[in-house]
Amino acid sequence: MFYGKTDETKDRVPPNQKVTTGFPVLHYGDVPEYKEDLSDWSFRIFGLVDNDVTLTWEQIQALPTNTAQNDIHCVTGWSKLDNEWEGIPAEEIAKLAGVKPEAKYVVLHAEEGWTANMPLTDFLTPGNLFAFKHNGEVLTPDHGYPMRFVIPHLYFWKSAKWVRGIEFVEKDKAGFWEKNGYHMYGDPWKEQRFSWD
Ligand SMILES: Nc1nc2c(c(=O)[nH]1)N[C@H]1C(S)=C(S)[C@@H](COP(=O)(O)O)O[C@H]1N2
Ligand SMILES: [Mo]
Repeated sequence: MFYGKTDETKDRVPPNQKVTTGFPVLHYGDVPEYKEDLSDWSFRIFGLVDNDVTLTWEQIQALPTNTAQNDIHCVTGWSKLDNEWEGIPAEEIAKLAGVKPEAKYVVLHAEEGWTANMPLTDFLTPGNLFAFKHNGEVLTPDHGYPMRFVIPHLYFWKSAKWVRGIEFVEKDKAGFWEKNGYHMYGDPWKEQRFSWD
């Protein structure tokens, strides 16, 4: 019996997912363009927080960073293993916000009004990052430059590219794909793809 890489890999791939070695690009809408110095970029923290703030790129860059290794699983059926991301841990953003106790969910806001929702506890899972880099390289425009969220334990649609803000809310509020039939939570191991799953 062989207990090599194949079996290990299998344990890491949720049901009905296929491993890809490429990095597919998937999104709704256009890839945003920014000025080279990102002076037209900002990040707003709002909702049930003590500090409603809008941060510049310089202010974002001054926050503590970390790296995380993980596997990602897209609802359309591909999984990409062994990604390395570098960025700001979710808990650093929460710390900065001063999240009020009533807040139980978050809504990530991206370009063009695109949103994604998740429970606050899932948002705060260690390893979640507001990432600038993937596998050592600055994110390409297609993959979310200058910053995207990465939450690997939910389907990858929750990992907002071109993220521009976070809202802390009391009640769960459907995001873009969630309004269009996708699951409110999106656990790939339970195959929570659509609202009826
Ligand atoms: N802003 C924004 N973020 C988004 C999306 C989108 O349409 N807009 N699509 C999501 C989906 S469905 C997936 S699978 C991943 C794809 O990320 P990638 O293109 O870097 O592989 O981004 C997610 N983040
Ligand atoms: Mo996706």
